[in-house]
Amino acid sequence: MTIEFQATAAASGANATERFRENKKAAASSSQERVSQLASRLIKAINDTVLEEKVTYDEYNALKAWLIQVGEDGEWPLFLDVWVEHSVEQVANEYREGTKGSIEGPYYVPDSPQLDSPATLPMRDNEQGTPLLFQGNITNLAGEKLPGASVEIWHADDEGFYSQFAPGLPEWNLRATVIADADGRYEINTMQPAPYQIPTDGSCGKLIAAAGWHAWRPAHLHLKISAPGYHLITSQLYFKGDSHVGDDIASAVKPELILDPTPRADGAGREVSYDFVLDPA
Ligand code: MBD
Ligand code: FE
Repeated sequence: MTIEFQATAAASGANATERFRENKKAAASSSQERVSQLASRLIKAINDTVLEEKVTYDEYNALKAWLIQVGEDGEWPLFLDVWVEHSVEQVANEYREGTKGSIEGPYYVPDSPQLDSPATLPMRDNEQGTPLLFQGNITNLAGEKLPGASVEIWHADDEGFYSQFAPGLPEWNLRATVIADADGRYEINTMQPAPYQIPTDGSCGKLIAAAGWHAWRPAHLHLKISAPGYHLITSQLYFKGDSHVGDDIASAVKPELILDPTPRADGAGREVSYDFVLDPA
């Protein structure tokens, strides 16, 4: 399993570069002052590290070689989303009073198939794993239900692979935009995702190995919750008892975002309720 798994995982890292180019509009242009301020601080942070740590030419050249390789591997989206996005998300959502946000990560694809709640995510006939019934209400800060709300959901399969990034999966496997009912209630049948190991054989993996870190993210559901007149929130949900919930490599777990599913009465897997609360636009 290891060779095949790693080959597939590495392709996922690189595919995220193509996807980013397709999906993300060029950044709104920043003022010269802002560019100068941010670039100066970033460069100073690097120079301070060099001076304080007395970085050698060997180390400087190792860094240069590694930075070149990250680009050649197509792993900049992976690197940035794993080690940088969490603080950007923290700043972006600081003011929110509703459901906590979390990072989008490199594997979001817009315009997934729309399904009405109650929905079953697109999956293979023999999709592996534990069935999960994921349901709840979408309300505003006053607790009022939000008809017209929707839950965009995407997650890895039981082996930790994402459709459209790892080869061999049907296009929209385990991805959909679920439209809540008239009471702002959603009900989604899916398969519990597996913990996710970021690609270990590309440059990000080389860094992890060289530093003696681990490559794991806890199992997670990715979500974008929205309703007309409210701020869309991008978030993730995790599972209590997951061994990496306390040491996510992407630093994206928050205590409010941990689910605790229970066995279903009918014996068909597990179920969990989670209510989303949206901030006004
Ligand atoms: C993921 O699935 C993910 O969510 C992040 C943030 C990084 C790599 C893989
Ligand atoms: Fe993910």
